[in-house]
This record gives sequence, structure tokens and C-alpha cells, in this order.
Amino acid sequence: MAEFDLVVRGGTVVTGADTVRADIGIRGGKIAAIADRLGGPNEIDAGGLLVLPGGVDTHCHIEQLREDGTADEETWASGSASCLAGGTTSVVTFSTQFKGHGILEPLADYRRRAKHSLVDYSFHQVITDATDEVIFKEIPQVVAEGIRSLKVFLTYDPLHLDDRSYLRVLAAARRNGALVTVHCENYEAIGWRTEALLAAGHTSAKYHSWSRPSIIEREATHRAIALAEMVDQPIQVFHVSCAEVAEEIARAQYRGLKVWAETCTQYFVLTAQDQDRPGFEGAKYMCSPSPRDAAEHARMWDVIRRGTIDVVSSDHSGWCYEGTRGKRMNGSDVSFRDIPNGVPGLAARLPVMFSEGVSKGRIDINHFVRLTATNPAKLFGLPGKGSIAVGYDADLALWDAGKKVTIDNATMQQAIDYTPYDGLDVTGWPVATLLRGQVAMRDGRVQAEPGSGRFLARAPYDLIKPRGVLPDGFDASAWA
Ligand code: DUC
Ligand code: ZN
Ligand code: ZN
Repeated sequence: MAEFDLVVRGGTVVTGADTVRADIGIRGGKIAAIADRLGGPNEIDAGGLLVLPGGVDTHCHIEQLREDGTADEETWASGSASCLAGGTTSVVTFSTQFKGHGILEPLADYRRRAKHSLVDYSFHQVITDATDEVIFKEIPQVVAEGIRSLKVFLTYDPLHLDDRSYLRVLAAARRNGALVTVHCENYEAIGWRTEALLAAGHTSAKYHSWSRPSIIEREATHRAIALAEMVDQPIQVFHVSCAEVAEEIARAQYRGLKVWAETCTQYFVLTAQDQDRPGFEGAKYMCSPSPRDAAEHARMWDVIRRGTIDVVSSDHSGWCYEGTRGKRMNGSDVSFRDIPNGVPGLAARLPVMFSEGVSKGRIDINHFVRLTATNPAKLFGLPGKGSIAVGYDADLALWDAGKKVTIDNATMQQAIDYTPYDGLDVTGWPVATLLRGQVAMRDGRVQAEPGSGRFLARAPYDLIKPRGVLPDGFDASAWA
């Protein structure tokens, strides 16, 4: 019997720490050896290529349930194929809650849908209604099933939580050993500015960013951190859009708090000015927090280099531009308030960040791997993912660092009918993606079958344990 099922030969293996010339021997879906001159009957030639850990995208919306019983247009089959096309092998998506309802029923539905995935997956549990039933009965059950992160929104109708409800979720997470992830924008301030903008006749997509300037994100980030500090509950701040928000997080990290930061691809290449395109086009670039101006991109690279940002995700959202279920769900002649937020980006994430970061010399390749694979896997408790080591899953992206591609929607291989990165020239592209030792994408052709992805139940892990530091020693989370 051959020693290995497959050998990846002749590549340059890159982890979050090291870059070495080595072959990789794979057995039973796992990395069995990393050494010089391995061989066997089945080899894949990685000569001239980088061998990266498969990407781990810990914030993306795939086939997310809607309140009317339908789901977003990006299905598990299409979204996960897009992941493979872009070198990503694991995702964490969202099981939702609808106000007035519990979390168990939508979770069961979502689990059924996710069985079609071509990549490995786990979920965050969104909490939009912090009832006693949800807080004391359902969250413990869901976390015990391995869904070890809760997502809260401090803005958005009808998702947002007020401060008291946010505190209750933080406390529930602390009791049950989960991480809390937070969408930080000030609900009341956005509502107030939106009302004023609409009254002044400022209705087009461009005013989306005017309704939510960066100070609104900074205030909510500060508040989210302060309340988490009071409860002694670790959090991850999602989609940091600008340096002034990252500074709030850096201050918290300096004080020793367990506060981690995520940003997304769009905050390095899109701008608020993209929303000012003619007609309805601006809707294609509308997401929250809003992209800022072009000067912010350089400031974001600075905070990346300083180490404040831990994760880069896609925040891929399933809204098509055409048709009646996506960006135009409320019509094509509506104000910015009624256009759904979010941009697609599953396949674009690694190529855009590699090109803008590594190819342009802003970060080194190991930092790129940490941001896009190693850190997300560690922070969300996915052992065996996000790095290349003996015993790890053989999830690999074989990467041509010199390949030049102009992004268009066909290269994204997604169900969404546009990409906001259309026309962007990138240097660096995945030529093959392996999931647990199986070649799942080669030369742009996705060859994995729907259902080949596995649910990743997340066990308790030390990184997200509370610090044990409470303002006056009184643990309110034991009581409420
Ligand atoms: N913002 C979010 O918080 N989620 C999805 C899309 C978006 O723009
Ligand atoms: Zn969000
Ligand atoms: Zn999101």
C-alpha cells in the first residue's frame, strides 16, 4: 500500500510563520508528512507555486434564511463552489433569528440546507430577540451543538439589540463559553440622520454613506467594548471599516482585553464614491459599515501592519443586482434606506487581499496567511484548519503568485450576478484547491460534489475564556 494517498510536490509551503520548500504527503484527508523529496503513485505538481492553507472565511452570508421562509440567492452549492474557485475551504455563516421567534427552528432548517456545501462549514447564531427562553434555554442548547459564537447587531431594523439586550447576550455567552461577534453602528444616530437626509430630498444610493459616517461606527465600537469589558466577555468586532474604529480596538487590546478585530476585502478597494454611480448602479457598492474614501485604504494597511486587525473576511452577501429578490427587492426607484446592504466576495477575498497586500509589498505572505486562514481558524475554534502542519486537514490552495487576472463575474463562479470588483486587475490566483486531500478545484474548474463539505462542531477552547477580571468582583452574568 502506498505511504500517501497524494503528494503535493515541489511547492513552496507557506504558513503564518514560515516559508519553506517542501513536499506534503497526505493520508486519510490529513497532512501526514512535510519533508524534502516525498513521492508516491499520486502526485500533484506544485512546482513554481506557493502552497497555502485553504482560506477560512469566518464571516459570510450564504443561503441565509429570510423571514418569508425563503433564503438568499446564493445557495450553499453555488456559494461554496465560489469559495473553492477562490481558494477558500472553510466558512462560518449565519443561522438567523426572527424577532418574536426562537432560534431552534431556523437552525434546523439552515442545517438541512448546508448539507449541500462543497466546503467545510460552521455557523454563528444571530440573536435579535433576547427573550428569557432564548437566553436561558436555547442558547445553551445551540452552543452545546458546537455553534460557539453569537452574532449581534447594534443597528439595522429589525435586527438591532438595545444595550440591555446586548448585555444579556454577553452574559449568556460568558455562561456558555461562546464568543460574541458584534456589528457596531449606532442605531438611533443612523435613524436620525436618515430621516433628515430623506426630508432634505437626499435619497440616492450615495447618501447611504452619509447616513452612517465613521463616528457612528466608532461610538458603537467603543460602547460594545465597554459593555463587554464590564461583563468580562471576549468579543470580535466585525467589519472594521476605518482606522479611527481600529484605534478604539487597539486601546482595548492595550488594556489587555480580549477584543479582536475583523475587516473585509471591500475596505481596501471600494470607496463611498462608488455609491455615487449613475442610476441604480451605486446599489452594487452599498454595504454597512460603508466603505470610506480612498485615503482610508492606506490607513487600513497601517492598522493591519500594526497587528490591530486579526481577520480579513468577505462578508459575502447574497443580493443579485437584477431581478426582484436582491438589490431591487423594494423596487429600482427607492431611497438608499430601502436598498438591502451587502456585497458579494467569497472568491475575490484571497486574490484581492493577496494582490493588494502581498504583490504590492504592503504585507508579507505569512501575514496574509495569518489574516485569511490561521487567525480566523484559531479565533473561532477550528482545530486542524488554517495552517499546514502534520495532523492538520489537508486543506490547501496552490497559488500562482505571478498570475495576472482581471476580475469579472465569471471568475467569481457565484450565483450573484455581479461583482463589485469587476475590472480590478490582480496579481496572484489559486490554480488548485484541495479539501481534506481531495482536489476540489483545478484550473478554475470546481470538481467537488455538493455535500462533500462537513459541519464543523466547535468544542470549548481556551482563547475565548473570560479573563476573570470584573469591575468590582460581582459577576452579574451568574444572575441575569
Ligand atoms: N452588512 C452586514 O452587517 N451584513 C451583511 C451585509 C452588510 O453590508
Ligand atoms: Zn454586520
Ligand atoms: Zn455580515
